[in-house]
Amino acid sequence: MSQNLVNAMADLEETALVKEVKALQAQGTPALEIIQKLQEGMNIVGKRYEEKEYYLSELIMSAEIFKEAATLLGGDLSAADSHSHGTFVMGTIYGDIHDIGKNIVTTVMSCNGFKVIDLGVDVATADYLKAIQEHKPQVVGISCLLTTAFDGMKECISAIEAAGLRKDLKILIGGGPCDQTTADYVGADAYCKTAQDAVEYSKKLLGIQ
Ligand code: B12
Repeated sequence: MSQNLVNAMADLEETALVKEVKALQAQGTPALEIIQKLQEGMNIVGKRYEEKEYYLSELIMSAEIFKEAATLLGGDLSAADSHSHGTFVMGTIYGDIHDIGKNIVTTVMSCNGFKVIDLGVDVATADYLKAIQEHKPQVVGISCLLTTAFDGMKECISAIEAAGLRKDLKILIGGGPCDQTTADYVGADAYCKTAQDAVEYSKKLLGIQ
């Protein structure tokens, strides 16, 4: 059943995808599991784009379809936890406008009791510095989907350190092309593959069960 969802996302079959999401919801499949399947489909979209089977118009369409599915899941994702565990500042690094993954991470962190400050996309280093000074987060997240923006993350993290703001917070990075090697290269504290990993890392950091 969920393979149908991966295929519907990859093939940009909007009607079939909506039907699959609703069916999985009706069966009680957790929203994060559904998102994971959608992400698998998006990875196939990305590969088809790389292989020139898809063009920019298909990438744009995939984003629209993904957002529609995420809207259907909205209620399931926001089984809100009313405690405030800590503050999470998050943005997509400058030069990069991808925001689907960032929005999932902010929603899931918020549902798990973190106060989220979402800086948006194409975020300049100065805006991260300003937000850290103002909100004093325990965790900062940087999303990056473009390998060409890795140096932007590196520069941003160095600037956070140079401004003396690094000691009381941890910096997480994530996004399709990132991995542990990227985290080491840019000087982040950790790489997280999924939104749930970000929650687990942050809770562990703050000693929350
Ligand atoms: C949809 C999409 C677009 C949409 C984005 C719409 C939007 N509102 O975001 C549009 C059409 C605008 C777009 C544009 C471009 N795109 Co694009 N895009 C994609 C695509 C297909 C899916 C991305 C996505 O949303 N995935 C689904 C989400 C849920 O996954 P995710 O972002 O990885 O997030 C999850 C985890 O990674 C994690 N996570 C993400 N961020 C963070 C951060 C933290 C702190 C943590 C803890 C976790 C975390 O949590 C999320 C949930 O689990 C990818 C292919 C791919 N495989 O990723 C290409 C892809 C990223 N794009 C690519 C390219 C080249 C471009 C363009 C340059 C194309 C062009 N010629 O203009 C432009 C760039 C514009 C810019 N300056 O940013 C390339 C990048 C290649 C590279 N090596 O850098 C990719 C990989 C496609 C490819 N294979 O060639 N794109």
